[in-house]
Amino acid sequence: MKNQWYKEAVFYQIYPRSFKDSNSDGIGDIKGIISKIDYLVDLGIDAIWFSPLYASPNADYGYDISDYKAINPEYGTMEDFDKMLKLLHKNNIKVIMDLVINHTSDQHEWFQQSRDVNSKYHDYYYWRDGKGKWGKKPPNNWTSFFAGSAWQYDEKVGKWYLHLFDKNQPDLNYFNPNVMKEIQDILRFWLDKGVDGFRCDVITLLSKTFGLPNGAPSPALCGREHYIDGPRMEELLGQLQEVLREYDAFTVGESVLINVPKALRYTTEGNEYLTTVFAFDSVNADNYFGLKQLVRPFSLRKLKNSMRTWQHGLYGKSWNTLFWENHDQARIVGRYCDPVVNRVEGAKMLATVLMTLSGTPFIYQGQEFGTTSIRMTDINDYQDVEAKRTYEMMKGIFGAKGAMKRTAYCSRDNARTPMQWDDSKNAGFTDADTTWLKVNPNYVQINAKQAQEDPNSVLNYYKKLIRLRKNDKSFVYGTYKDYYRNSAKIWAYLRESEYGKLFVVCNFANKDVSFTPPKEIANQNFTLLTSNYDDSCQTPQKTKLRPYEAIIYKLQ
Ligand code: TEU
Ligand code: CA
Repeated sequence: MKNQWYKEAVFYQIYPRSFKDSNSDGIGDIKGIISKIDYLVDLGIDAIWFSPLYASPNADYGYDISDYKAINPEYGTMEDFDKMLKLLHKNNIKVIMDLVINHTSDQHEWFQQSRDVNSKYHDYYYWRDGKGKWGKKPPNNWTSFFAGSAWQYDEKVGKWYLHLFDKNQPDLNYFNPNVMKEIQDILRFWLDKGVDGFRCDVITLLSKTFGLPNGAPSPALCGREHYIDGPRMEELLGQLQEVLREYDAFTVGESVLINVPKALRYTTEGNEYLTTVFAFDSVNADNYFGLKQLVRPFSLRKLKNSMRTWQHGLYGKSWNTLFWENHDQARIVGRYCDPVVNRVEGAKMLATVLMTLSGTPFIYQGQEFGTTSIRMTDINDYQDVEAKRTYEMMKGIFGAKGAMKRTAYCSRDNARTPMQWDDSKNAGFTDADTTWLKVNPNYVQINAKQAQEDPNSVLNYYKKLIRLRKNDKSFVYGTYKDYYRNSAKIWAYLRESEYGKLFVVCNFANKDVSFTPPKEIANQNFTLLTSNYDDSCQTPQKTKLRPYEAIIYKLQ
């Protein structure tokens, strides 16, 4: 296995709209981010993934791009961006941009032009005639990620267009080679500025089955066998690589419903179409079938089983990414551990796992001080198109109350509430009276300033782990072996490499659990490296682990 910068790096995701507002309009912006660079440097991260900063009418808050080469005026100017990039690089922080190329906004010039059937842009999108006598039925049975048909009828054109997400996000037609040429040009534009790579949004949806045939009937993502991991993925990713390779750019592909064999298809070292991928198993231990609305009680066994598959499956061949949160997920505290009772211990336990598994950790803004979900109970308070659409859809299945409960638990807005900087008005996010999305009222207790001042905070624990990981390659390179696989409460594993051995043990229960270390561990001279309690056992021994107790032992 090759040593690489990205394997040793810790990434941080910024959702610009909610990070920091500099001009009192209640919306985060680039100048706001610049004002917080010291905070990021102090945290110790090596790279940032920016959720979209481009011009967008905000049907999906930036994931609907109307101009790939412009900065959203709400966030600032291109000059602001250049300045921010320079400052981050000066601080040795790499920058990766969000590359959203499965679809554009319907306000994008290409789409507007494409509504003229004689335009060269017409074929940039999937325009099709409808089915049925009057063409009033969609061209096939595919459904959108945001519920309902994946097709929208356009009166002016007299045809339907495909949108795997919102109707304002028409899918680009990669059967037309000119589309890829445009995208290559966009890649160059950003790489020439000096960005270090891309997080590639739903990248495995790019290749659709020729002819767009009907999918097998399915209650969710109908047609997915025709639009996920399609036959031309290598060809299309290869064309992106023609450009990326020239700049040695890093990529992480967001890959819906991925598994180990598919990940190896894209990321095997020496034959990379993508550097790494995001797999979603780490955030599916509290739902069924990877559908977050199908809520189930958190299962540590489910989590351990899927993580083991990835830890073993990619080892020595490719590279994992690790995450508990992003802008599409509810906060992990409240899902995998209690948001109130022992919140700090629980958040630190999850930090421990994130920093000690094999793979590159991604921290989502606010996660580093144990931010929790907001739980809004009025659908009108939600801003997210997905929340609104799935709420309507779920009302028919679970009733209004059930739909609200599920939305409150898993909505993406849970992660998008403004960053809680301090205990002043609107959490120090903005001077404005109102914010684009509600602030979580618990900001008075949970905020960055409190966490900076409290030596026992989640934030200071993250900082410590990041520093440890940076100075000790046994956190990075090393095999994974877990013990007590059937335990529903204990997650214990060994990481072993030429740099030494780490033994990690976590109690995922919010109560005392007795623990006996495996013989092979107890027989070696492991000593305590760090823990989320200040009086944990100095060596692995028979003990009662306290609620969410997490310990890292080291053997040189
Ligand atoms: O997400 C893709 C994706 O699979 C999500 O829509 C997912 O289905 C959902 O969020 C789970 O709740 C990416 C972006 O991360 C997301 O923000 C965008 O809305 C989407 O693509 C479309 O660009
Ligand atoms: Ca602003």
